[in-house]
Amino acid sequence: MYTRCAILALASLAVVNARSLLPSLTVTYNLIASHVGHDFLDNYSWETADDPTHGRVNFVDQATALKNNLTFVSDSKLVMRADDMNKVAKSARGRDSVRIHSKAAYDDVLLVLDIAHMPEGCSTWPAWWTLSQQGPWPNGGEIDILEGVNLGQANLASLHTTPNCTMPQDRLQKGKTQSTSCDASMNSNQGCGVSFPEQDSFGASFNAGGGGLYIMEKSSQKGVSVWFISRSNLMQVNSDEVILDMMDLFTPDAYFPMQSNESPHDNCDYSEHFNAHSIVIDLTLCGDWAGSESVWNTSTCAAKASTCESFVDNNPHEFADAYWEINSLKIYTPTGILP
Ligand SMILES: *[C@@H]1O[C@H](CO)[C@@H](O)[C@H](O)[C@H]1NC(C)=O
Ligand SMILES: *[C@@H]1O[C@H](CO)[C@@H](O)[C@H](O)[C@H]1NC(C)=O
Ligand SMILES: *[C@@H]1O[C@H](CO)[C@@H](O)[C@H](O)[C@H]1NC(C)=O
Ligand SMILES: CC(=O)N[C@H]1CO[C@H](CO)[C@@H](O)[C@@H]1O
Repeated sequence: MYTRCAILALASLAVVNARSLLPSLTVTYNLIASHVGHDFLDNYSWETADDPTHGRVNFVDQATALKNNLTFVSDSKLVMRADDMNKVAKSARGRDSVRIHSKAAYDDVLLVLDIAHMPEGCSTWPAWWTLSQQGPWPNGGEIDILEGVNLGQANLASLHTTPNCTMPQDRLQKGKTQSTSCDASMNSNQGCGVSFPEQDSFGASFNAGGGGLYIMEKSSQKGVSVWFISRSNLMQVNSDEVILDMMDLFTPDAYFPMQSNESPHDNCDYSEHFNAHSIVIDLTLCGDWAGSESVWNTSTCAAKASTCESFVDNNPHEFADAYWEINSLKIYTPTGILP
């Protein structure tokens, strides 16, 4: 079973987490929930508020999403999409799409999202992230695990926090530090982003490879780590069994070290900046990132429409691949720390 293998891999991951700058520290984990297909309907809320990032979207409630097949669940998957049938009236709030958040919130946790397909294409801004349930934002922090815009091919993981949380430029991670201040009030809320080296970690190239796993560890002892493992790096043993390529887990793509009793870092105190987080999966369109003039105009998408918003309004057929197809979300919580 996949679960057993995942735990094997997680055991190795935990050992490896005793990595540079940290005292020997091995966290062991236990699977507490596995969300597949129908499970999402009970355990998540379909949000309908205006997109806080000003996207050209109309987030619909669960009943509407199910009725219009913008959300589809089976015994083996969850599909969530933007409407790809209708033009959008100028007066409308935007193109119908979906944003869900978990009803439960998690302190220390390790999340494994198995994704078969993610939204791709011009104007899209899909994201898998976590957010303080208590807030108000950015109190309690935001962790962007998987995020990007338009025709991007590489993921950007980032944190957004209250002041006094910074990351070292150089640290043990595969990705490239884009900015070091996680403070949401700095650099126009850019956050402390890390771009991933894998050119199949986002969008069309991610989908062409059959997707893969994203793993996020949120640890009050070590900080936050994110890994991407492409489908081709998962060894298919038989239809039910997938063994993670453990070598891939040795170094995270993005590592955000934090201060704790166990760690010497003084760059960012975990307990001051983070608390229990809900899990969010969404697809917005345009907005502060994908639709900003500087981003849209410099993308090849600009050849299709003068603004991101007019592209969204007039080209429903362009949204055929703007969908999430999620196999499972596995949630692990720590059972202990080994010496
Ligand atoms: C709804 O979406 C699912 C997943 O993409 C698809 O398999 C199914 O055929 C769709 N149903 C209808 C009625 O379009
Ligand atoms: C940030 O740290 C400085 C120096 O330790 C402190 O004076 C200030 O109050 C801190 N700000 C916040 C918002 O915690
Ligand atoms: C972006 O392109 C539009 C349409 O071509 C143009 O009106 C606008 O001035 C451009 N904005 C920037 C910042 O280049
Ligand atoms: C983790 C979690 O919230 N699990 C709940 C999901 O929904 C089912 C009911 O369908 C509950 O039994 C679980 O406890």
